[in-house]
Amino acid sequence: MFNQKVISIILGGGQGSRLYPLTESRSKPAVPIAGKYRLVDIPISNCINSEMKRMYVLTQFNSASLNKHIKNTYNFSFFSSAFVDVLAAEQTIQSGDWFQGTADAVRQSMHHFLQHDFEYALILSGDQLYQMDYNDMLNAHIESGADITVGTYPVNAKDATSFGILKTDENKAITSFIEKPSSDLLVDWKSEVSDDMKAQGREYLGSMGIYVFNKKLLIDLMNDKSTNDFGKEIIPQSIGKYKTVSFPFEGYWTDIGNIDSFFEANLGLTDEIPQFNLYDLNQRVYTNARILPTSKISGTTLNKAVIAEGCIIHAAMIEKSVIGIRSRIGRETTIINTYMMGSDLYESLEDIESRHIEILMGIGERCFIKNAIIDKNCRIGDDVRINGGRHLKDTETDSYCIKDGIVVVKKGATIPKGTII
Ligand code: ADQ
Ligand code: ADP
Repeated sequence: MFNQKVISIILGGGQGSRLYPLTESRSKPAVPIAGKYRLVDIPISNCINSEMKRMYVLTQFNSASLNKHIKNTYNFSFFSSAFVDVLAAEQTIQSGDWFQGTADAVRQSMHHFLQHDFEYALILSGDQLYQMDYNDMLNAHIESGADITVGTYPVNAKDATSFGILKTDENKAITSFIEKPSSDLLVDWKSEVSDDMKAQGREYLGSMGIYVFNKKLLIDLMNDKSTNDFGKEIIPQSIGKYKTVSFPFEGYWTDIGNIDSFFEANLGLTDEIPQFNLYDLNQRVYTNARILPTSKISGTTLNKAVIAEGCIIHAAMIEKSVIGIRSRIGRETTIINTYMMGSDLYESLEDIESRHIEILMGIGERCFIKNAIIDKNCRIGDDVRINGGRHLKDTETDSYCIKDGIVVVKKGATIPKGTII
């Protein structure tokens, strides 16, 4: 059995422009993370672990890989009413447009949600790394008699400008809210936080973009077509009008909506004790069970390396890097501070011969790769040198992008032998 009072709505992504080029040919929820998962596995796994098993993933464009992943992974029993459904922006008679924002995405999908019985809607972001038992938030919502509960997390002044920032009274009721304030406005927005958070400079209460709404209120709010966005309109306009309460979350939580934070969150998994724990059997992270062979590694010095299944590695050294499924890495290659996503298939010797494949999928011999994200199915020739870092200017070519010093090799790109970036 699972919680029949809740329906979960995962906001799978708008244009995904901040994660470009990873979202060039796939929808944001399908972006691979941590060597073998997809972004969408995080909120879905949290829902499953919280026994809230009716989930909708709202996405701006449908990709074959997202549907395939969800269909292959979340196969609930035939006799269960649990489900994960993907709703892509569809042009209906009522609306000829794509989703205009997060609230509009929910509005356009309301007719799907209303086919089910529920009392509470749990609205989640699709681009965050955290493990949370949503029952804690739901119980707090019910106990406080709130109409809306907003998950909150202390953030520092630098990050505060990219979050909704709020203030609360002694009963955690939200008294004011500002969406993404400019830094000159921040002075008035400090909150009381724990000593630990204060020591980290996290003195502003940020909205996690995670909300619980009572069903009736959500229906009323969605009937008002003048709003398009939760952070910009619905939440600020609800303060003082409805009982809007903060739920302070205390575990590890990070937003991975841009290349820089996505890169850091992935490399963070190589820490001795990572803040995001993939090894907690009570909070499992689910993904497609691909039944791959074990990884085969020879002659490689590994230091802080996270290596997924099915890899064939001959590199000289791999340090502080995440190596995704089915990666192939050639001899005398060095890889540092890199997230390599891996491949969707193996090339057999017959393939290579019959199709005259010159640069094999994966990374060739004698390469040096540092500060890079290598998307799926790339072919990096021998003697390639990629040395990412702040010394590089933001640029884009057909095969790679440089953002914040991180070199992102595009999905399926070929980097010819001897290239230097
Ligand atoms: P942002 O994350 O900047 O701020 P937004 O771009 O609206 O806000 O995205 C919220 C979530 O919805 C993301 O997962 C995004 O991918 C998804 N999304 C965006 N547009 C969508 C669309 N049209 N259809 C489907 N999904 C869509 C929000 C809040 C802030 C809060 C931060 C915390 O507005 O107040 O602080 O989240 O991360
Ligand atoms: P991504 O998941 O990286 O966004 P895709 O949309 O290509 O990429 O979907 C990946 C899935 O497609 C994999 O699970 C893989 O099984 C399959 N796939 C992709 N390309 C091929 C291919 N050339 N041969 C066989 N299977 C493929």
